[in-house]
Amino acid sequence: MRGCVALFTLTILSGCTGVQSALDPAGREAGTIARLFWWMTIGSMIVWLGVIVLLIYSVRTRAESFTRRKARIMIVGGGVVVPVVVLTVLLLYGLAPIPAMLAPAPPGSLKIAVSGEQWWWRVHYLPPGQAPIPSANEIRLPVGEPVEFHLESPDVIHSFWIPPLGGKMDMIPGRKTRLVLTPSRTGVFRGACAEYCGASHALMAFSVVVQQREEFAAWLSHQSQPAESPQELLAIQGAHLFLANGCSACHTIRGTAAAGVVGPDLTHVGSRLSLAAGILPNDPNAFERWIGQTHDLKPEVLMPAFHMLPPEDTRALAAYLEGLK
Ligand code: HEC
Ligand SMILES: [Cu+2]
Repeated sequence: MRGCVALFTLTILSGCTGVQSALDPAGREAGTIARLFWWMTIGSMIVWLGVIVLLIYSVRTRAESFTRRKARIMIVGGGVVVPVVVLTVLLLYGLAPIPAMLAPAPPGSLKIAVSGEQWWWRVHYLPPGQAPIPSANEIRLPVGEPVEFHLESPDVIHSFWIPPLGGKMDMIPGRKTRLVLTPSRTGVFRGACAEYCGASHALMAFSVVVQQREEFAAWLSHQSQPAESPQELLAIQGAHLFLANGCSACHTIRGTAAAGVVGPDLTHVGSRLSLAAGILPNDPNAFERWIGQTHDLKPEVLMPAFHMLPPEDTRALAAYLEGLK
């Protein structure tokens, strides 16, 4: 029995930490939300305890022992005054942080456009005074700085959510929504789609890497560069096969003839932490599986499976893509 209780408690508590927990905040906005959550929880516990005490009291006392006056005080006090006061305080406390959360980031802040796609994340960094820098399925942020996300969707409603950094925001077709997040510590976190959007809704995640400012700046400047040409024979073959098999109709690899925009930009795909919106590790084996078994891995994905390719071609493609650091 004691083992069961311990296991149960551990299971519940394990939800409180980790890369995707709103109760383990790593950002200013998430901190506000976690505080609100705890105060609401404490508030509702106090109300619940009060109700239980009254319940026990009422069961144990005889009705005749109440005067009319005493009964009225109980009903008006406990039924009207206390709930109005407690709920008003909790409501005001809950509404108070909203204006600051909806305010735009200060001028000069980094802006990142993110679009929820079927089923991946199209990302463009918009550094002030520079051309947009495309990426996908991974978001990097400098620590301690507010970043303004511009969110949209071309198809259905998705919801952009990085629990350790802040609240969620819907991505609505035909509309631009905005979300400001201010990470407060470095680390790797996980974001996900929080609005059911179709068959592979649960297979649409992304990594979030919060870095020191200089590290982030170096990374972003590298991302803005075109891809380096492959050096090894297998990877060179892969580069040819990428164009010959029509991968380039849907994918861009900057610095090559591949300029498709249907799927993710693959210019630096080898440098990402995961593949295909957080469902596979980033290694050559995962690239091969993705190219050959696309639809088994992600139902209704908009990329055709290339299982008809000879294994050596798939291996060459994987070597090329994995090398795009
Ligand atoms: C009809 C368009 C289309 C074609 C052709 C296509 N892809 Fe894709 N590809 C996509 C889409 C859409 C995704 C995003 C899938 C998802 O995660 O939901 C994708 C995802 C990927 C990814 C994962 C990218 C990431 O950010 O993790 C790789 C790698 C990839 N494709 C390689 C290829 C290769 C190699 C070929 C050619 C053999 C190819 N693709 C052909 C549309 C296409
Ligand atoms: Cu979605």
